[in-house]
Amino acid sequence: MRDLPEIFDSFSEARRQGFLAMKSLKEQGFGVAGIFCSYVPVELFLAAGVIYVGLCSTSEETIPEAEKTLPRNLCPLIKASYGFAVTDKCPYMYFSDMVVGETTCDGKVKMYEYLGKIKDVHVMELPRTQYKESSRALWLSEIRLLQQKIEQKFNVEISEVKLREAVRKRNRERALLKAVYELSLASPPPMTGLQQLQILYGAQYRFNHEEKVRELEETIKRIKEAYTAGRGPVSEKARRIVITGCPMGGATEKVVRVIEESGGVVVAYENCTGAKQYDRQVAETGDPCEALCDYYLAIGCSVMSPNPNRLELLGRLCAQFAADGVVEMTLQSCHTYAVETQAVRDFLKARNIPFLSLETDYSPGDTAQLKTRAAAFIEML
Ligand code: BJ8
Repeated sequence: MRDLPEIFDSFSEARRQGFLAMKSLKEQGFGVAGIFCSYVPVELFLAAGVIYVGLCSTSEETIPEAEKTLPRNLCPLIKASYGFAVTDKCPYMYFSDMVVGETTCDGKVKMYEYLGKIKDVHVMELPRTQYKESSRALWLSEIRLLQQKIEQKFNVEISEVKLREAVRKRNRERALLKAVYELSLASPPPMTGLQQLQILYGAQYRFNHEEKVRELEETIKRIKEAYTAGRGPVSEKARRIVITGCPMGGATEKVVRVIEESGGVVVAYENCTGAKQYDRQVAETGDPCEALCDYYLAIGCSVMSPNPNRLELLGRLCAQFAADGVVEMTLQSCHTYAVETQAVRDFLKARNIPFLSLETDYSPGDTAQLKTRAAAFIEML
């Protein structure tokens, strides 16, 4: 049986370990689809027996190459995504038979045009608002179009029965990942925010559903056992922080590190690396495509206008996790999140919850500055 540090290490190494697993799956004849965004209904791939994977876009390594084509003042996530594609440095991109994009932010939409010259890119047209009947009709038709595309591309049929089963499986994964982060409801939490992030981020690079479920169940059990035995890594004095903003992982772990080196502990992630993806479940009754439509369209991303669901989730997490403060991380040149910062500030001010907004990119150059700001914020909590 593995010990807890081994389990954390294995999640932290999951993305690299996953390369070999992916190569072997390709050799066995599995189709692979690369995705970028939480709005993509991955249940369609699960139902088709196609492996899906989040594409590498969390390091600065290939940004200089991307900047030969894309403007420098573009979000690092978009530049890194494109850079990994043109340099062939991301094995997941390399192995992807198709890539699914989505019309979230303008920079991504235009980048997909260039990406389409290298890969088979299918772009889903996401509405910018969630509550109009026309938005729902558009998104439902986009989900059905993606289903057709997958069926043609991989020569499979996605029956209603298979889709229902996929919904059930993915719901199981969501529930387990939610159970992982809800361990940090305890005070002090039984894991650091960095450890929690490593599990949430690493789990997406486990491609076998049954193994993933088993590993998550074991992880939850082992964390609980260590905590009950008094082996917790977090001081009782640590200030409890909820993170919001752009997706995290890879280079942006630096934000979590500076918070936790300054006397804070991240207890929950409202962003796409955490609760935004795992808080809710897809309905398991009724037409599965309609259930997917309602679930995905309700994701509270800043590309939606208005975007009340982000604030609803953030407010709920702050209350549940007894947050001492909220730290927002926005990526440079991400206009939708940057504009929404004021709305988040006002929302939290009305609830007397201290708030710090940090803007960053994928380079380590601003770490000292981030540390100074995080330390000053935690000091005043
Ligand atoms: S659902 S957060 S994964 S869009 S950071 S590329 S928005 S300029 S990543 Fe996201 Fe889907 Fe929303 Fe989640 Fe554009 Fe902003 Fe860059 Fe972004």
